[in-house]
Amino acid sequence: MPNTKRNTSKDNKGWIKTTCPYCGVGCGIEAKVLTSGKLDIRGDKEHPANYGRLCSKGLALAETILRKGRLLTPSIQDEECSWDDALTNVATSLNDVINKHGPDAVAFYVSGQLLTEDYYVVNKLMKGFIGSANIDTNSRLCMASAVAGHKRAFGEDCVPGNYQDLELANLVVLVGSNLAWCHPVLYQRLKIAKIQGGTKVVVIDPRRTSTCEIADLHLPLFPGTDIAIFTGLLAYLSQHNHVNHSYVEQHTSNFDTALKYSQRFSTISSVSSVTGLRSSDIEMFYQWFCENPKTVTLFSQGVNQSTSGTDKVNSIINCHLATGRIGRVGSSPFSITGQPNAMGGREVGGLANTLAAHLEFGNEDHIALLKDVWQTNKLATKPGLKAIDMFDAIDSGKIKALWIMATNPAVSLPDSKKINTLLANCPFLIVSDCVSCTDTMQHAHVRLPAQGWSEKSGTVTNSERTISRQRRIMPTPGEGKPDWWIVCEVAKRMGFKEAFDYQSEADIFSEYAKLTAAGNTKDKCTERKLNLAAIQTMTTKDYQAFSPKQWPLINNEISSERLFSDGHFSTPDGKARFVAIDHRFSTPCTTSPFTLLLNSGRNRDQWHTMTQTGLSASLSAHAAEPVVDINPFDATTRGIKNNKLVMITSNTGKQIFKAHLSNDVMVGQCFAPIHWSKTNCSSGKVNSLIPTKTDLISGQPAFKTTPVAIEPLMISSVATLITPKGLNDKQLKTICADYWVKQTIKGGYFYRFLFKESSKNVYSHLILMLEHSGSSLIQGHGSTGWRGIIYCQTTPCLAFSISSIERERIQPDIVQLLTSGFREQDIHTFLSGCLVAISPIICTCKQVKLETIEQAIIKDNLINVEDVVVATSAGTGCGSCIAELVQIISHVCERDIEQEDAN
Ligand SMILES: Nc1nc2c(c(=O)[nH]1)N[C@H]1C(S)=C(S)[C@@H](COP(=O)(O)OP(=O)(O)OC[C@H]3O[C@@H](n4cnc5c(=O)[nH]c(N)nc54)[C@H](O)[C@@H]3O)O[C@H]1N2
Ligand SMILES: Nc1nc2c(c(=O)[nH]1)N[C@H]1C(S)=C(S)[C@@H](COP(=O)(O)OP(=O)(O)OC[C@H]3O[C@@H](n4cnc5c(=O)[nH]c(N)nc54)[C@H](O)[C@@H]3O)O[C@H]1N2
Ligand code: SF4
Ligand SMILES: [Mo]
Repeated sequence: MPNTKRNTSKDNKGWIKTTCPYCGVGCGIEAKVLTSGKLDIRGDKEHPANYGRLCSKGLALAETILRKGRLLTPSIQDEECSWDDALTNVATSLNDVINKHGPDAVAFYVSGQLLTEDYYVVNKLMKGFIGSANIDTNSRLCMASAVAGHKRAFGEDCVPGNYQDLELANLVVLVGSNLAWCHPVLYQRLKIAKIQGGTKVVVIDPRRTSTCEIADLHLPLFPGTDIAIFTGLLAYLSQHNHVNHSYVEQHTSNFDTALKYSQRFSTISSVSSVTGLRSSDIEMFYQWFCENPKTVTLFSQGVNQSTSGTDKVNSIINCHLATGRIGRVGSSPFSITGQPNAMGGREVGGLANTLAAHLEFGNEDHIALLKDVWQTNKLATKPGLKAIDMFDAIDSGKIKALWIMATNPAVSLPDSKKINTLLANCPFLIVSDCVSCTDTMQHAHVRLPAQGWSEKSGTVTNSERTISRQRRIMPTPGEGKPDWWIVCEVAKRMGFKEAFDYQSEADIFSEYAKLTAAGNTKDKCTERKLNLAAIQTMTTKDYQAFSPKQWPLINNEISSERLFSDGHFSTPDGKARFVAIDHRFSTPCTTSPFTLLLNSGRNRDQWHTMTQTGLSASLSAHAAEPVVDINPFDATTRGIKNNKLVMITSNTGKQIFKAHLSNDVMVGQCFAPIHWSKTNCSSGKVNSLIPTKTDLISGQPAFKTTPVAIEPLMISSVATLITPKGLNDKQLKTICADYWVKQTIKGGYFYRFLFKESSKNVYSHLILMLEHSGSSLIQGHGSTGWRGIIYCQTTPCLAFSISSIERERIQPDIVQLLTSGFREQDIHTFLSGCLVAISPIICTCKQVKLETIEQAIIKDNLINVEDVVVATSAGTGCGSCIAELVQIISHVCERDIEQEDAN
């Protein structure tokens, strides 16, 4: 099966090696600026993360580097200004607040999408020189439970294994991870290993996701009950003599207590009653775990984003410790990182409760060492506020100035209404972003334009501890600057000139590398695994030429690929710690009227709040609007129909989604994506529905289990509209729709407006809005509805179509009109109302529509994915959609069976 877009060309001229800015796999990319000014992208076949492969998001990068939508100049209170004015304003305002209210009255909220150099200096400014630790990061929403779990077990936040282990393992357990969509290149590597070596794959996820395509066993557990599975597994390992006692004795502590606490799940039936899983399935998983010393347990947000996230992590690590499966070839627990530099942020101490270079609060030697290296007497000595507490402190007025960098909390934090209100009321808000129009940016007093992916330069660290360079490829539009430069210029103006007087990002990296080596000796009390001693004296030239390397990097030795292989851990006694898990499962809080559990997560082709991937027409074609997956049983009992709008209500708000009926979600549950925001939809914002509940140890919010009610929303009519330029807020308001959503398409934007009113009334709103634009209008009206094209002088600049909701599917293809550049014949076809159904694109690379795939399956009775690939050419590009093709085949088959049953 072709599943790569490898660089097989020998021509390396003009190709610059860099790294993908999306997920934590950290794929190497080669990019070349063509004479047309456009960018060509291919996978870097020398990069150890991807060996040339890329997924749909990486391949579409060239479509997202537009000038359009970029923040181009700094501004204060909406007035454009010079960099000097903006930086001076930020520095003096922060100093004013600090002088009046103390250092804890200011806070920074940063991101795993910053480069290591940016992250290092912003952390140094807050913790080292402002003297507060009120800097936290969106990694709190993402990795905090894994970090806390690692520290409890290993004494240091380290991922012991590497990507190869997934290929070398005999059993891979994916817990709360939709690897096929969220880490697609790693998924492809695992899939190939499975095909070639027969790796067994177990997926533990309440949903049947695309990842289940390669699962030998899918355990659709009741949400939040992972601890029961892994605590039960510990008891089972002991009962069946699979504990590696010599390892446990020599290299671990607290085993007996952990085992004692596991007795609550000493029978399979006790695990089954909490998780809702079949006993036979649980037993099969346990047996496979016993039989396969080479086991990798990879976990992600289904584990971390929970009120018991840290305990979930330790319940997994406990089983690996009991069997001595840590840092061995093909055998480790594996926390996969989400963002491109989540790992780098953890290295430089981006979280409020950590210090740079894996140094620790509460350790006097560490504090003394850091004071000495940074030459400061202001170092914060206690942890700062974690993200949720930080935003609460803004709400209560304790924090008076906030600087947000490279994250969009107005969309991504829970309880969006509260977050947006407090951001609107924050006395001084600075936002650094490369994009001009984000939900967060709308609240900013000072806006600072940052460089985007193709312009910035520095390093990132991926999930397997490999440090890679991101390199500058294109000139920066407008006045965008590197984030590290912005921070250092503010720091200098705050009075810390010497400590922030770097000439380049290479200088910063070198200081950071030296810090990892400082006081870091082989002695068991002082050793930190994070050590870059071998590259601490790297010259700027070496830095520019740096090729990917995995840490630790000590004494020019080749890095040791795995950590803790010798059974020596970073705890005071050198032993790993079992954690006794005493979690009490409460009965689910789904009481009337909130009787469904809402789960949230990612779509294949969008990245978070869509500020980048939303610019790509090909990526946006995969899922055009926010959809909630709901089981057909729950839909039927609520009168909900497939593809119709529903209103979801929770304790914190109401949001509209399109319903998608699917057996992939279990009865009593539903799933919605996290991507849509005020910028591209009037509703569909999942975090408006999610109240704030956190893990007490890690402070990570629980995003995956919110009780909600869902009911159908009655809609009478629909208008679709295409335009090369987006509509402004005033135009959107005039249309008076009950719901609208915007999608990037080739040549411009596609809007869908839905109304409770009849199409006749809708027609009058639209005409009113269009008359305001003062343009000439040509229109047609058939029995199916109204259609029109607006001309600005002689050029068509907008087209619309209005119909009753029942007739939406039989409207002419309005998108085609724009993608073809308003060809005369298309205008004619459109106005005369010829029918072409609109269908989502499943294969982004080859632009194959769902409809084409379904028709091919039905026509030729296809049941094998290989045949669908041949028949449709879907899946012959990057291969990211193959897992989805399998799901489509199974959905079509399910529909067939249902139809037969009905007959
Ligand atoms: N396409 C795409 N890829 C991405 C991103 C993106 O925005 N888009 N974001 C990146 C980032 S920052 C991150 S953190 C990663 C996230 O990567 P993942 O963690 O793989 O993604 P999610 O969709 O958040 O959640 C994973 C799964 O957890 C399941 N789950 C929910 N509750 C439970 C539970 O109680 N137990 C278990 N076992 N599973 C549960 C959900 O059903 C879901 O399928 O993706 C990265 N990659
Ligand atoms: N309900 C629910 N909510 C979730 C999750 C979930 O599963 N469910 N997942 C959580 C997780 S794991 C994560 S990681 C977060 C992600 O949430 P966010 O971090 O809020 O999401 P992004 O859209 O990635 O925001 C990044 C912002 O930084 C900008 N940016 C990109 N590169 C740069 C740069 O180099 N410099 C600067 N200054 N700006 C830049 C982008 O334009 C964008 O506005 O969402 C969390 N929220
Ligand atoms: S797998 Fe992740 S890092 Fe690799 S190309 Fe896709 S989004 Fe980028
Ligand atoms: Mo994340």
